[in-house]
Amino acid sequence: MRSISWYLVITIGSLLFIGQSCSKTKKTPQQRPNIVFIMSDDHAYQAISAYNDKLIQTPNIDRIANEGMLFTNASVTNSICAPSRAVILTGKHSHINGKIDNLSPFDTTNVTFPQLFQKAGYQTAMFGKLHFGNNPKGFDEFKILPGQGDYYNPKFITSKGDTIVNGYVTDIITDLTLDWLEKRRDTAKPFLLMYLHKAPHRSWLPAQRHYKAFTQKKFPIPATLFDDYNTRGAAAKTAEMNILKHMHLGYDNKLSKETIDELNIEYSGLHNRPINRMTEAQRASWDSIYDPINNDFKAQYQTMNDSTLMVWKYQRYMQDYLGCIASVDENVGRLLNYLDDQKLSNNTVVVYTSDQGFYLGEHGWFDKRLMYNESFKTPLLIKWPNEITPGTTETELVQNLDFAQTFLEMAGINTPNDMQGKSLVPLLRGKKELWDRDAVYYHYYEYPAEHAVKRHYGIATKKYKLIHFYYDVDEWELYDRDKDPNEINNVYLDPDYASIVKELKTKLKNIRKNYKDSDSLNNHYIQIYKDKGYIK
Ligand code: SGN
Ligand code: CA
Repeated sequence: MRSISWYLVITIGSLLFIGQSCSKTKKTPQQRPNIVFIMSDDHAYQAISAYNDKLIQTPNIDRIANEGMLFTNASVTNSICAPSRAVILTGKHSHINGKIDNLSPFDTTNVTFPQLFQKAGYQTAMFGKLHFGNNPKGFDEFKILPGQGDYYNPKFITSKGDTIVNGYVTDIITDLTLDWLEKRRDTAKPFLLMYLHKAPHRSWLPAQRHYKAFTQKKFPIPATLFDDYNTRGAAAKTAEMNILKHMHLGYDNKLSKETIDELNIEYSGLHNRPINRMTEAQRASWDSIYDPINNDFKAQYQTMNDSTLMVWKYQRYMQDYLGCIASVDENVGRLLNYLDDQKLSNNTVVVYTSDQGFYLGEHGWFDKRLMYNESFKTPLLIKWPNEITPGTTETELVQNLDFAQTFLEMAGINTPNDMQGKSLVPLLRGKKELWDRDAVYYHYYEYPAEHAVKRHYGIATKKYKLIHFYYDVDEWELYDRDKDPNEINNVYLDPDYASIVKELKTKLKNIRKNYKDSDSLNNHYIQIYKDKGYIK
């Protein structure tokens, strides 16, 4: 009896041992973390309550910072959509990966980090906005919006052809993402998931469930809404992104063509574009809330002056822009809850960022492109359980250029040595002593083009920002970031800053050299615009 039971104990024990060691060997690849990269389009850090709770509450996005790290000095290298995405995927500056603007297609001979993940045995998927003019490489599955995509009943491009999905884009992108997680991924492998929102991109259309609450809200007026750009050069003065002058009452502020005709004001011709995809029922719900706004505007229009009109337009802008963000936040919550419910959170890195920042009335502007803070900086929140101390704030200068190398290091995949960023892993692990970056580089190209923002490059340290607008002017600007956080005093010519200018010019020259940027490359990219007839 005794010997039989010992025999059983030993046999079961060794079976368990073998079972355990098998599952251990099997588990090794599983222990590589999953990576969920969440990126919205044009989501300003001013509109995330973890950064600033004056405009909107974003409890779900904030959870990522509460459980991980909030970066207060994250920036992009070129503040515009497709170039930012190209920098993220390649880990190389625009002048190297070639995607300098939204106009040319992405050069798919570039090596992107998802391709390396796929080769290393990761499951890879992308859902939402890419904006490359061609399909992404390195993904087992993708469903992407064509170009900018639509808010209502959007079309998607897949490897098997196009499809239209009825509903609201932010909800749909999340549905597609959750569906892949639930039904189509290989659960034996780690995954890299790129979950990319179109919202809150212009022209801002919130989900039906947010119309009412948001159109009734009033938001605080930014300190620089009436900026006169005094001290700034030609670029700030000639940029066409002023809310009063360049935001359309129809297209952007959603007044109807009838109202605009009745009041005899300019009609951009764009009015119907954003809402003409709605079904009858969607349109009826829209009209029930947006029609009264027309009546309200008509009642006050004759008494409005430039400043009251500016404030009205700003409020309308914020109502719709922030209404779009409310859905993004809810949907980020759906995804985080799914990861929790499926017990995936513990081994999943979650990143929340935007393709760039955005002006929410600062300097009187909407849009982005310039190297001033609101568009140069971008939100960045990362959670990585067991690695990041929850609730940490990081002030070091990091960029979208760094993502590829960060994710490759997290996954234990070799990094190609021509990538130009730096892995953020030491910062995420709290090892600041291993971080030695004291400046970041920026270069914007898309000019002449929509919004008329002149080409410029520059360098930012924690204390200063030096910018050179080199085409079709030759102007420099310097900002003292501590003393002048709103960047309204260009001190480039101030004698007190002469030595700073000298020092930063040397630094800029060196950083350009290190990143292999040059005046001859500038000329090359100008020549492309000439060849295409964009520059006459
Ligand atoms: C569109 C918008 C612009 C915006 C660009 C780039 N105009 O052209 O306001 O700057 O996209 O945005 S719209 O009339 O189409 O709304 S980006 O985020 O894709 O770079
Ligand atoms: Ca964008």
